[in-house]
Amino acid sequence: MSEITLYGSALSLYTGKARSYLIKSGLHYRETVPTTEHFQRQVLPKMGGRQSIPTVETTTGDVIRDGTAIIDHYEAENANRFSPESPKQRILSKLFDVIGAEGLLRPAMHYRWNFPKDNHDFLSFHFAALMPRSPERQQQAEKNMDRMRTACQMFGAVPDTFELVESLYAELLEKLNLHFAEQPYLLGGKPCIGDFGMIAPLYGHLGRDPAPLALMQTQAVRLFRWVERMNRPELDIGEFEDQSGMYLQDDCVPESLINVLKQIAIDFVPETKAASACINQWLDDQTDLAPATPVERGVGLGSFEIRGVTVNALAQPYRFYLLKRVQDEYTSLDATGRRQVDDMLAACDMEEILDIKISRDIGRENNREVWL
Ligand SMILES: N[C@@H](CCC(=O)N[C@@H](CS)C(=O)NCC(=O)O)C(=O)O
Repeated sequence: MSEITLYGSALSLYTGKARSYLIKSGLHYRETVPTTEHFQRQVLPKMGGRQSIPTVETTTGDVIRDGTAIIDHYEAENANRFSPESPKQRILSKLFDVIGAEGLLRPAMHYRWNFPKDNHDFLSFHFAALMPRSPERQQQAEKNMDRMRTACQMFGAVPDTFELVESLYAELLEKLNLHFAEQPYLLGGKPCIGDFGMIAPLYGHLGRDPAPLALMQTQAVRLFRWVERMNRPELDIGEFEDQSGMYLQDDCVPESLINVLKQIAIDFVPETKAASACINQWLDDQTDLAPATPVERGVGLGSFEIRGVTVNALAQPYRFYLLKRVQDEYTSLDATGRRQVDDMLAACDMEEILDIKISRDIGRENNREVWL
């Protein structure tokens, strides 16, 4: 095989992360839906018993399921081209990866599923395109769409929280827009791992479905430009004075990014605490969770309050699989680096994220996340 095959879909949140990485890395790939006979015969059996997109088949026929694992694989081959090296930027690059994977699911799902007048026909077509060709295609798509409407509720987007979700997202749009008016990418002139994390919710759902796309294009032009930029092979930074294509010098983290993080912290921190409490309780209740048991998507509901509104949201161990990578990165810093990171995290109300942990670690085996 001379090129990489990416199994995914334009409408898939997590595919957006792997696709953007492949594009920015200049790697030759082709994208296809996971319905081909080749996929069923050669790829699916190597996915560890879980079918999800993105999944990649490498040029040597290896199969990698999971966007983070795909990026880890190519980033190692790429001499860590998109991984900044200075302390604060290292931490933020990995932290935005967690936020992109887990921290914006509520707005992503709300703006997809709770605006049927604008979105229904668009989604209906794309969900059907993901099904194997058959007379039952549309019917199967409708079933899957129903499953996703339920997932939307599980992530905490229910009528009682709509107003909260919308106001938090409007505030975030404003902060992200201000940042991308000053910088082409999160940390300056080129993307970092955190940019790939953030493109997941901000392309497939929030930057593409009709209702949220209109919102982004009208309320946050410069954020929309970043979304475009993240899906182009060139740096695509024509409107900026600095054309160097480098991360900001001297481990600089601009004020505009601190403001983005402060905004995200409003629900990210309480939700992470609630999820850890829920998962730890679940872990305590397990009497025979043998090492190498696959980790389920969610293990209960975490409950937390924001601005007087109670949110109940699925507690997903994957959040802690990614968060541990931030915490490990912090542990590997020297004392000066840690102090600088402490100050930065305190400035954006995120200092607690270094201490929120679950009581059992998660690893990867046979293309699955497993309990160690
Ligand atoms: N942790 C995985 C999550 C992938 C994922 O959940 N993908 C969705 C589509 S965006 C999917 O395939 N869902 C189907 C399922 O989980 O059954 C990753 O980051 O790649």
